[in-house]
Amino acid sequence: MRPIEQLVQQYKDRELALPIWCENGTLKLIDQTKLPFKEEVCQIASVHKLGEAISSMKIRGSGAIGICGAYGIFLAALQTNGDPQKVKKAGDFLKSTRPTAVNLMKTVDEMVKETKSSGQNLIARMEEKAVEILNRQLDFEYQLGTYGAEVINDGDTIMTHCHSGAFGGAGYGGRALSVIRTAHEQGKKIHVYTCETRPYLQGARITALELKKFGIPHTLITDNMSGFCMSEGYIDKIVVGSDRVAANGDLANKVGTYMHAIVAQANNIPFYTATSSHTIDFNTPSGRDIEVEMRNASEVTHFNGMPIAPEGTQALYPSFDITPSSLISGIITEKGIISKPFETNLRKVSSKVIV
Ligand code: RI2
Repeated sequence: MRPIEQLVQQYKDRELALPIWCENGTLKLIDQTKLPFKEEVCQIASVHKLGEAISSMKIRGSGAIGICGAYGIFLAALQTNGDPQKVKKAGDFLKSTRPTAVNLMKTVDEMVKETKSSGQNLIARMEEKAVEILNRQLDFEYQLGTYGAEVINDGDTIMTHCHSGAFGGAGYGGRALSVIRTAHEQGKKIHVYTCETRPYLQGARITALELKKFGIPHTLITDNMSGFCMSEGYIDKIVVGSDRVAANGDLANKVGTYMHAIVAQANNIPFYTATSSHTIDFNTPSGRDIEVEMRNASEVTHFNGMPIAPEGTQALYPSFDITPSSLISGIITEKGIISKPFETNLRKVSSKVIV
């Protein structure tokens, strides 16, 4: 059995969620649009199909689409018999599927760069590299979870937004849920308020599913209830994931994050983002330089194909927003918790940063 296929058993043995895997040269993934009611497996036989799965959010979460970048380039190498030009073309296509989460761009570039030095055994090297990237990201989740759990006290109520968890990452807890899961596993009595996160409902459908699996008490709220919950003192701190952290610490994350951060500051509630080195983008000076993906308005006017607004209603769907670093209490990474001044301290960590 190939190394990339052996991972499936390792994940099963460790009861981890594999967002994407490889069997007999075909990629497979759980269709996240069907969660929590069905764990439907999609067969991905081409890079084009993988791109479609990413852009239609069958697989989503900055960590998980980063792994798609690695597995997609392995699939391209398999299907082109390791033709470096065709592999690079496949990489450019994958990078075009979603513009905001930097992990996708970084893992594609890391894999394509490998083609230049792999020579004859390109396919074997691509497979090795894809497994290496997945295992590295899984290690990050355990490490950042341990650092992040340091800010979680016994008895805390933590609010999350969107889904930054196992299905959206490398299988332990993504970023935010790696912090929360680690604190829970340390025996801390915690409760999570999870925002449903319209319109895709990552929070209601996937975060609630994973918190239930982890045995972590939680309460589902709609996004517009966060102000009430914070002003009433229900929330002790907020931990969110990350799609891109700019060089000055500005954060691109699911739309609504900025709103929660403003209310958190107004109520003196600590606001953290859990990220990892491969999501920090030193080539992006500030949040103003991050492209925010604009998704199809029909995802706002419909849910599961059912209209929720009058026919012809205009809608807007910025998939992310930018939270200024001034609103962030700390940036949790696999190298530790980075505090202000972020510009300086992110650079200091960058010397230890892998990518
Ligand atoms: P990790 C999601 O975006 C959200 O912004 C969420 O915070 C992040 O990606 C989760 O990824 P989408 O892909 O931070 O659901 O856990 O649009 O890597």
